[in-house]
Amino acid sequence: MGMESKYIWSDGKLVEYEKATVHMLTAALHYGAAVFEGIRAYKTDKGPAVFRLQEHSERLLKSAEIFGFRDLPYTADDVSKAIKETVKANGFDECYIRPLLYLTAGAWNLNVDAGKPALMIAVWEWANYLGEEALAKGIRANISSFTRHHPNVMMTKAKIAGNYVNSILAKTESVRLGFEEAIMLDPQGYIAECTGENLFVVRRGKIFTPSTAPVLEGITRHSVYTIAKDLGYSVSEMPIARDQLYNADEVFVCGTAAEVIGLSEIDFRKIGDGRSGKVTREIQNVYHDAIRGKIAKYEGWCDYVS
Ligand code: PPE
Repeated sequence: MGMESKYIWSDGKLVEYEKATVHMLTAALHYGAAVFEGIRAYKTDKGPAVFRLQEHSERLLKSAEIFGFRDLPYTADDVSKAIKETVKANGFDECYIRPLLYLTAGAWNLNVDAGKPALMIAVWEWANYLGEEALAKGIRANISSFTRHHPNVMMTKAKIAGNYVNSILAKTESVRLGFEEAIMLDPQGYIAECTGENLFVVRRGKIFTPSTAPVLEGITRHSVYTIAKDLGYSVSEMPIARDQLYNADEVFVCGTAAEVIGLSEIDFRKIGDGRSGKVTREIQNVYHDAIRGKIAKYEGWCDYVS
């Protein structure tokens, strides 16, 4: 995966890609003491547009607040402005955007207040997060042997860097077993989310998803929820057991990086007819048009860079 770009934004300055480095004694590296966002910019008729930029900038600052950062020198508007500047400077039509607010300069003794926060924003081209064939064929997943976070152990509403070690454990295990993604259960044993996506189930024409209590409140989850309701589907939150996935007509996952992807198989059991289902494809198609500014009622989700 090529992650190169011309510039990385670092605390107010655009720094050349090769020069954007941190010291080995940066606390974020030792303890995962950072919060981040995953955002995408897409090509539209009016040039590149960042999808749901305001919501992502706000979630970054909420994550920081949940983590315990105080008196940050940035507002959500500052973050949005810096993101647009970074996308523009790098000249990509479409890219993934990664802001990271990390603890630097001190921050030892395991105390947030002992460190100084720094913000960086990188962009790179990152198509096909779950593989090239995922869109049409769907992907194979398994229920992970690793449990997703207990909501009083790690803060699941915040994209805290350290939270993702749990995702890395699960994803690595699933990929080594030959699957493309891991489905994680919450500490009560119900379906929570995947390593980097929220999950939806379709049964008898109705759509279900786990409540947000133990998982990340995905922005794509919200877009999908809105699109599905606008298409006339009933969408509801409920606890979902593992065998309700086996029984489902369709299961799909969604996230900024992955977008909307159907699951063809779970734990060696075929889901529906074993490829991306009808409802999944319908929502996927609307989502693809929405992110590229092709649907008037969702154009407010697109933030044009120029
Ligand atoms: N759950 C988790 C655990 C998660 O990391 C993501 C995003 C989601 C749900 C969906 O959230 P949203 O992007 O707001 O719809 N995962 C990000 C990081 C992926 C990575 O590999 O890094 C992403 O999709 O950008």
